[in-house]
Amino acid sequence: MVEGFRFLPEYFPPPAQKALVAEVLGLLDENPLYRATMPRTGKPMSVRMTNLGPLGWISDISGYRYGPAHPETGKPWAPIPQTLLDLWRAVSDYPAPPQACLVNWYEDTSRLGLHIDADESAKDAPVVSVSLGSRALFRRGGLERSSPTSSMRLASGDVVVLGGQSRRAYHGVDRIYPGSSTLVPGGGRINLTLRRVTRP
Ligand code: MD6
Ligand code: FE
Repeated sequence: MVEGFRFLPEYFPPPAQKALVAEVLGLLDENPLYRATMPRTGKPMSVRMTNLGPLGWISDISGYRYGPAHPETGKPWAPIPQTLLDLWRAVSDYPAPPQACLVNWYEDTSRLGLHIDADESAKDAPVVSVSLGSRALFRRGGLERSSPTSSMRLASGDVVVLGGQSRRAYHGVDRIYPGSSTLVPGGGRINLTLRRVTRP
């Protein structure tokens, strides 16, 4: 498998998971989830999203980019919670803080197609992901879309670090296991990904 992939199962114990979900939920009033669309086709994504931090990842008909404001409210994104800044310091070995925390909200039927995270200039920084709520079937691939893949389950509190070579590897979410957690209201899954966008 690709070098640089780290899996930290239940990095966050249940009380910390609860606190993190509460903190993220508390930021959604000012920073609402919205349904982004795919470039070119304009088809809606099955995952709803928002961002935290000075920059946020945005997808719309014209393409993918990072921007300082919510596309629907026009307001700056809310700050990244301290717990997540601490996580980044603990696991990333990167000399600068993350600038974006993408919040992906999965319903029971949501999926995320095989992709690489390639819209950041700081290619030397890892992407750090936190899973909360229902379990997901995560697919890991290689450096080409056609590379062999393997699947693993991500449960609430798990952290994944895509560093080194794995930073450029394909990955996606094939399915959510409905009812596998009650942590997230409505039974869904929240995935938080921390990214450094620009070179420090
Ligand atoms: C998810 N994760 O777990 C989707 N990207 O819902 C990602 O797309 C991801 O887990 C970059 C680094 C780690 C990830
Ligand atoms: Fe990704």
